Amino acid sequence: MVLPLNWTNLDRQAVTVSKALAADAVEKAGSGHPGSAISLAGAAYLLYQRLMTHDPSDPLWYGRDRLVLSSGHISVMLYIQLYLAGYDLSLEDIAALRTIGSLTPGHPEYQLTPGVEMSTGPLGQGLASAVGMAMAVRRQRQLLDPAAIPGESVFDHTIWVIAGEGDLQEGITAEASSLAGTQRLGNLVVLFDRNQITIEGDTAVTFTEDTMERYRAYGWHTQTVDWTSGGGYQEDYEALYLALDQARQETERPSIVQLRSIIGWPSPTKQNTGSIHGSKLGAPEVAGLKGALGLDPEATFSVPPEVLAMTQQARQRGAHAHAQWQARFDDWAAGDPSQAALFERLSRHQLPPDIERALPSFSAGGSVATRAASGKVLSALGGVLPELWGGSADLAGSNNTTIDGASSFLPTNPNGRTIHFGIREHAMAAILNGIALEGLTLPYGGTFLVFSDYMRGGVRLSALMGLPVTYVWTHDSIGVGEDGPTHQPVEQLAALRAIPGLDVIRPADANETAWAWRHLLARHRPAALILSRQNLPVFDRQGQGLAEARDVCGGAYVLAASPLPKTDVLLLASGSEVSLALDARSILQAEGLGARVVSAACLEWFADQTAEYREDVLPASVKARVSVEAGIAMPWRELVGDGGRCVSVEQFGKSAPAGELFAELGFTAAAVAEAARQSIAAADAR
Ligand SMILES: Cc1ncc(C[n+]2csc(CCOP(=O)(O)OP(=O)(O)O)c2C)c(N)n1
Repeated sequence: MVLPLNWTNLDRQAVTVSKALAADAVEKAGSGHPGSAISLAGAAYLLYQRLMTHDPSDPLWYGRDRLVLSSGHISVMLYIQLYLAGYDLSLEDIAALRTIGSLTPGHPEYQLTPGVEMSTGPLGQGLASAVGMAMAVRRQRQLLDPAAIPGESVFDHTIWVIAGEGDLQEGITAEASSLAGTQRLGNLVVLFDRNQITIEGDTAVTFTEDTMERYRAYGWHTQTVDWTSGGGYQEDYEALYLALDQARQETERPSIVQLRSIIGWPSPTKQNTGSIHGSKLGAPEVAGLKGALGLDPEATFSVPPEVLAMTQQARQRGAHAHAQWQARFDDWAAGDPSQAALFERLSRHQLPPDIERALPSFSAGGSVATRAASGKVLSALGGVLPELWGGSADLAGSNNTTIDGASSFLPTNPNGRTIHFGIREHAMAAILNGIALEGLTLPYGGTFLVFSDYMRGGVRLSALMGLPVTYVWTHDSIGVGEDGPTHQPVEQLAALRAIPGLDVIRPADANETAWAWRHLLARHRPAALILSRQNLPVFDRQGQGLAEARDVCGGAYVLAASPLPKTDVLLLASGSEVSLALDARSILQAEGLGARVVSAACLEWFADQTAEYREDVLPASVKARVSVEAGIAMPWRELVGDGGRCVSVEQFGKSAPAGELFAELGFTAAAVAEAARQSIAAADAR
């Protein structure tokens, strides 16, 4: 049933005030994006005042709808609506737009501003993550409340998106929207602002396809509202409201409403131009805008009290909706205490106690690729962690990302745990972010490490937001072999380690892989698990006097102490190269040189250890140091220091059997031992 809009004079005023505030805030900041913030003010107002279920006094209420502002550049529009609706944001905050320490930064930042659901700004990411949110809503409700009629569970809510042409031009949204169509995500509604202007002006030079036709082909429900039709321009809220409401009620398909608008309307000379997109208007134009809006051109940041009193009624409506939801939630919890306990655990981001007991252990002396070990660990953990789910970008068999026995996540099987992302790496990263943002489950996604480059935009946002997303990147070096240089990562490890807040973990053997999974899940942060294609020895830790695999949780640990009473050199290695370092240690021992082997699986975990721990592992007094990793040396230079040597790959690889290639590029125990001798000599000479 469509509720009547009942648009009043006060509503009209509130929209006018929203437009003026956007212009004032950007003017005061001296920079920003006023154009669409002005022209979409009424659309955003409709969402916050008429369409969305939300509670401004509890921005994290689980039952709320989510709104993702994919056009993050118009953040000021979002802040204004949050302020008007009564979130914990003041007019002073709006006036502090884009200033240091403010709650109103240039682009929306997750966990900074109440009501902001995600950090957006890199165009396309928001819409693509919203697809992940919509997927997560479906699985979460099926996990927790499977008996409910679709749409009627306390776990159901709508994911709203505001997107512009920039978002829809980006390839990532094509990837994600295609998958959303296949998944028939009926809980997703996109408001697409088609103002035909981007920074370089008229989109006639860039964007001429029939975008709604494209979305229909994806399987979406599409509508168009054209405010430019019928002669003069008219912001017809009735029409937009009806379309958005209909979109919300479409539960079989994702929905998109294309809004033909005029950017910056009614700014007198700058509307409908690229110049209003991303620069302040200038005082005369702001005055002209206010005049056109029927406001006092001299008054700035002016909000009539009666307007604010009316818009802040969103608080009472929100409290009411929240209370009603709570009663339904309490009924549900009373009816299913074990599911209620699960919800409680998931919302607190707690793992069940003793998940270590579920970890498989791999027999010493065997030979197992860490990707295969990871698959076994994932299956074992999947048995005790219903929140763990994910998949691959069409490489599940190679990435070992399928939990044993887990069925596919599909519209017909909403509690499936295996996600088929298709060959859509960039969207996969964004979708994983969206799933994690929904807050209850732990998503992972896999592909070859070399294709992490295709995912980087999303990975960076996982790190920026600190989301518990696990990237499973296999085929981690020239060890890929015959597929050749296009498939052999060389610089990717360094590139990933360069992202602040991303834990990059490259376990050396199967048992380290098990503990790496355990530790990364406990940390509840973004993690990249870097795994070998080729078999690696499972260390005989007891037999060879090596440290325990659980020590990998320290990031870097002394796997093998020097076999001599002295330590002449430290051999730092990761992943498949650790066994090479162990072999080099034996060579050096025969020459009377004492080498310590450090398995340095995760430099970020290691950096988080105490100074004492780090000194224990890498004593400052030992200057002779060698790093061994089949990738560029850049991440190791600081750790090995001036006297150090790096056994690394500084060129693209080659198509050849892996064993031959390792030897050709200098990855032999003899070469590591030689690097150690050189480093000892260099350190002595200093
Ligand atoms: C990935 C990415 N590329 C480029 C930009 C820079 N940028 C910000 S807004 C914009 C134009 C967006 O046009 P549109 O979505 O139509 O927004 P409008 O002009 O309607 O505000 C560009 C290129 C960005 N934020 N993200």
